[in-house]
Amino acid sequence: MLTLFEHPLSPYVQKVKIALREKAIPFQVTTPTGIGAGGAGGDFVDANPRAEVPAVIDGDVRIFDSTVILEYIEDKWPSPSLLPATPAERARVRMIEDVMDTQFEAINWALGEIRRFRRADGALADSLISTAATQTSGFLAWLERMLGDRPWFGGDAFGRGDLSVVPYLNNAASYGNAPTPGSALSAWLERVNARPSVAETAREAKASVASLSQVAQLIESGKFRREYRDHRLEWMVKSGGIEIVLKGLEKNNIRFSADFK
Ligand SMILES: N[C@@H](CCC(=O)N[C@@H](CS)C(=O)NCC(=O)O)C(=O)O
Repeated sequence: MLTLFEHPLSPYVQKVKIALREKAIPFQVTTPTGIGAGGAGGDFVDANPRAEVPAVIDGDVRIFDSTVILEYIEDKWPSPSLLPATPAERARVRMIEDVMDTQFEAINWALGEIRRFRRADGALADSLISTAATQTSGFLAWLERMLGDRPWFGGDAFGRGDLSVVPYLNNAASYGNAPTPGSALSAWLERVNARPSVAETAREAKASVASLSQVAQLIESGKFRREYRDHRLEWMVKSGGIEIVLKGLEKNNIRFSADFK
């Protein structure tokens, strides 16, 4: 059976779980020790030298990166297809996936650093939270245009575009940055969350939030070192949070992407 290395809260993991569930592919999950903290190892790092979830083992095949995993799943189990029919529509949902995985994710992630892990307080926290809300509304307006009057991001059928957006919009909503009530995007979010594959995945994500209650203290004590990689680091710098990065370097409770060994 396919093994998925995961943390239920990871939006990248959620994309993969929704696809597996839509295609009724059996899988087992395991949460690697050290994920989120730094210091992961073993089979997980053999499967993904970046030490990030998701990673999958399927027989003797090992794959990392949610987008690459989704392509593998689509190639190996083409039915039901999660991609739209035409090259242009496929390109459109792939663009949406890329924007969500990079720029949009960084905003939610930064809000986690600030609100959940208390990297900032007072005026700095207020300013970063307000910048995040403005940036999110720009992306939501873009998503609304990409959706247009389609029921799903790929057209008439649920698919890759939808599963690539929903984990991020649910997370944004949990930070108070939901789509405007009454908008087409808000109606889509309600529709997509009603799908059993999405509802089960979102339920697992919500249930895992409780396990994060001690993380702020672990970060403060330097036992937990968060990964400030690519777009996440850029967000902190461009949005006014450089002092969070500098403090993290000083306290040694941030790290960057892993070097391969
Ligand atoms: N580009 C990767 C990103 C995966 C990623 O960043 N995963 C995070 C969780 S959301 C992770 O495992 N980080 C490692 C850590 O924080 O220790 C993908 O699409 O799968």
